[in-house]
Amino acid sequence: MQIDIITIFPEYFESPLKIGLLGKALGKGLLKINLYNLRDFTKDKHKVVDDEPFGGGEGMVFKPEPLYKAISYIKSLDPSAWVVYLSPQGEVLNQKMAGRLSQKEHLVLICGRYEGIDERIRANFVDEEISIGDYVVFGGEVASLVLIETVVRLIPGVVGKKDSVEKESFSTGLLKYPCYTRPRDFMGYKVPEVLLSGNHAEIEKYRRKKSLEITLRRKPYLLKNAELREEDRKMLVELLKAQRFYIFLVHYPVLNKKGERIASAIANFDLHDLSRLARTYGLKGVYIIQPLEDQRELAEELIEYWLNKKGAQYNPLRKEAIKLVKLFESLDSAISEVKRIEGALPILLGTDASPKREYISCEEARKLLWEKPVALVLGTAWGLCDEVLDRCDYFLEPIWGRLDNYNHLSVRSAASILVDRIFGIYSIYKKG
Ligand code: 21W
Repeated sequence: MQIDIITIFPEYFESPLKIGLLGKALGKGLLKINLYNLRDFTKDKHKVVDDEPFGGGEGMVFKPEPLYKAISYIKSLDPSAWVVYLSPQGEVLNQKMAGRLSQKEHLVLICGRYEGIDERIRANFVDEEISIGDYVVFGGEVASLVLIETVVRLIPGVVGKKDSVEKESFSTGLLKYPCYTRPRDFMGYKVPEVLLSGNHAEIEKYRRKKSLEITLRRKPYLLKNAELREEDRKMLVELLKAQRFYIFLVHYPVLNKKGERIASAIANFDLHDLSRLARTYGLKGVYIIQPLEDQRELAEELIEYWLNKKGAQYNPLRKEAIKLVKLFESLDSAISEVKRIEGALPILLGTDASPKREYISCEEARKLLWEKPVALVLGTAWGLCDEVLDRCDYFLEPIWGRLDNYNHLSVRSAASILVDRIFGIYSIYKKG
């Protein structure tokens, strides 16, 4: 592979290109890197590469002519060269892109500085624009080095054992298991027994489990593209059972239109839709909080129909969902039931769209799930009363509308959206 770097700081690359496996790859001729100083493509005495932005404003911009000359020169030697511009506006680099770029014979990397390059160069003479992440650095040089390291190590022969590139993080789509070396006991911190056992099958199993666990907890989104075997899926299901999530639907105390405290009526379709949602996403219960006895009885009768009467034979799938519904006369009795089942009090995750609360994101909510049972507290009517809200430990980021502030979802819709935002990422079951 050949990589040409266009930069105003060629000396930036001196030591990185000498060191380690990158240095060796260059030494072995597996790779050739040319440094082009952009100033060498200027015509003026002072070798000026930048100019002020049209329209005014901060900073300077790379002039088009030197860049055009540099790119044209390289292209005249090899028309197939693939031109990459490293910039914060680019697509964020990942292992998949690295794999694709490693197939190219010839890459040209343009390192920007200042506020960037003239748009006409970017739009017309660049094949691909790449960023190394959503944070700001001084210029494209460090980004080029990141890209070079990730691409070059995929070239056959650059990394010693073929295995160590294939088995490691990201190539199967999973994060790596933790490693240990001597001593067996470091300040009382011990190496897991299984790694000392010499039982290679057991060790493999342990490491695979740890890989799955750490990926599931830290970067669940990687699982979507990971190569998973049937045992892996089983293992993931076991690990996911550590997440114990309940939906609490509060009918009292809630607010009416005038902001008064009321009890609301149970709606048949809430029981059906929330329970089917819960069953689909592997939630542990839908707890309806309703102090009005006649309302509870009405709901009990409905549940009874689907669990034990005609409904049970007619639609056993519905039975499986409705089973998750339980009725409680108060928030406290619902909390106690979770405590009884799980052996720990649930974290109460409130939902409220008033500006006085501080919200956590669904991503943050996901972290809580590994620690303790969590109950999503949903209100009916015009929403939850302060006396319930004040008992919540956290508040989930509300669902906002898109184009204006109209925001009137049914509690069933809201529950579905929130549950998918939290758990959708763990959907490792695909049909077929
Ligand atoms: C950083 C250039 C910020 C321009 C709006 C208008 C290459 C990079 C870079 C740099 C700005 C990459 C502003 C991740 C990076 C790079 C230098 C914009 C402020 N805002 N990947 N003006 N992050 N960065 N300046 O910074 O060249 S790849």
